[in-house]
This record gives sequence, C-alpha cells and structure tokens, in this order.
Amino acid sequence: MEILTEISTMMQRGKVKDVLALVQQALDDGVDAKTILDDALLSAMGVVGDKFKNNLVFVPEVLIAARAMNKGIEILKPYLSDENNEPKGKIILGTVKGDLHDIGKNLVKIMMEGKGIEVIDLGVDVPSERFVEAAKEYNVKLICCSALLTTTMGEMKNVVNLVNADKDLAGKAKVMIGGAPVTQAFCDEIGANIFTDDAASAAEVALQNLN
Ligand code: B1M
Repeated sequence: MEILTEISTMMQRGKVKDVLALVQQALDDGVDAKTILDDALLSAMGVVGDKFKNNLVFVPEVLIAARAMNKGIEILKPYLSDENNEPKGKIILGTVKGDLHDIGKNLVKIMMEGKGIEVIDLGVDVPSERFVEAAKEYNVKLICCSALLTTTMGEMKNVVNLVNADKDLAGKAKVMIGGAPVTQAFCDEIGANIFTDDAASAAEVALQNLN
C-alpha cells in the first residue's frame, strides 16, 4: 500500500508533521491501525535500526525517527484498544537497569492498557530491586521487564533471583520478559516465567495470567 511506504519514508526522515498527517489519512482511508503500526512504523524503525548498525545513521537520526514514531503511535493509540476495557488487574512494567530504550516498553503499555490492564510504569533504567519493591508496594503478581541490549538482558536474571528470594513474592509473582534480544531459550535459562516477542502477545498473555 503506497501510503504505508510514505509513512515509513517520512518516519525514517523524522518528519513528524508528515507522519502525523499520513497516519491520520491512512486511518481515514480505512487502513487498520495494527497494519499501520506493523507495516509502516515498526518496519521503518527496523530500517533505521539496520542503518544504525551499519553506521549509515547515528544516534541523532535514530532519536528523531523514534520521536516521529512515538507521535504516530499516539494517534493510533485509541484504535489499538479493545472496546470493552474495564479494569482487569495490575502489572509492573519497566526497562531494566542500564537500558534506556523505551519504545517497545511503551508499546507493551499501550497494548496492555488497551486490554484494561492497569500498568504501573517504572520507566527506563530500572534497578532489579525496584521491580521487586514496586511489586510489593502495589501488590502486583506480574512483573514485566523489557531489555533491548545484550549487555542489559542479564539484569532480568537478577529480577528473577530477587523474586525467588522474597518471602512475599516467591511462588506467587511471575516475571514476564521481552525485548529484541530476548528469546524463549533465554527465558528458560534464567528461570523467568513468561516470554513473549511482541507487544500484542505480551498484552494477551498478561491478561491470561491475571485471570
Ligand atoms: Co539503540 N540499540 N542503542 N537506541 N536501538 C539497538 C537495540 C541495536 C540493536 C542497534 C543496532 O546496533 N542494530 C543495538 C543493540 C546491540 C546489542 O545489544 N547487541 C543498540 C545500541 C548498541 C545502542 C547504544 C549502545 C548505542 C550507543 O550509544 N553507542 C545506546 C544504548 C543506550 C542505553 O540504553 N544505555 C543506544 C541508544 C539508542 C537511542 C537512544 C538512540 C534509541 C532509543 C530511543 C528510545 O527508546 N527512546 C535507540 C533505538 C531507537 C534503537 C533501535 C534502532 C530501535 C529500537 C526500537 O525502539 N525498536 C534498535 C535497533 C532495532 O531494534 N532494530 C537499537 C522498535 C520497538 C517497537 O521494538 O523495542 O524491540 P522493540 O519492542 C518490540 C519487541 O521487542 C517487544 O514488543 C515490541 C514490538 O511489539 N517487546 C516486548 C519489547 N519489550 C517487551 C517486553 C515484553 C514483551 C515484549 O514483556 C515484558
């Protein structure tokens, strides 16, 4: 679809106004919000990521593309929600210590809120101890951790260990993990309870675990 390509091109160039106008136009033309998210915004971020990896673009370009993506997601947000979204329970969510990537985490939040889940968002660079403290403070039984760096995903093991060592949480709270470098094998290796590889599945599985 031509409009999806146009959104992707403008997002890669960080053209916020164009992204906003084109996303709105696509919605008005009846394009499904999930298609716009997956096939325009997320795929554009994939292209930017590859260029970043190959030193064809640098942090400032990535940041302006990320900003354009976030603005586009803002418009899509109401369309990504289920209609019947009464409160369905609470979860803790954050990006692990040392890691400042929050676009995926924010998408997980949007998808979960769209399903009626209350999300206690701890933000980025969250120490393992803070996940555990917050789970107790808010009486939450599902702790969700995001990591985008191979150097920070090990923090998730610290969260699992702290949960297992805590008398109030051990055997009661579950740790759900995700993020680009995270896999089911890693989840099994560190003894986390749940792995999902995209935001929509994270929301579905969280809901199943809250019921
Ligand atoms: Co960074 N970065 N970055 N970066 N960055 C990556 C991750 C990288 C793969 C780029 C590359 O080299 N190709 C690479 C990591 C390599 C590695 O670990 N082996 C990398 C690097 C190296 C770095 C720096 C170290 C660069 C530097 O400074 N030299 C630095 C680290 C900073 C830090 O965190 N301490 C850095 C900085 C940045 C920016 C600040 C410029 C920016 C972040 C802006 C922001 O988040 N506000 C940035 C970005 C944007 C990226 C890429 C290009 C895109 C990430 C993204 O947002 N994707 C990324 C390359 C790439 O991934 N292609 C890259 C879109 C997002 C929707 O996807 O977050 O994967 P993602 O979320 C997905 C799923 O993973 C899942 O749901 C989402 C889809 O539905 N998901 C979950 C996420 N969390 C989940 C949790 C769940 C379940 C599913 O359950 C709890």
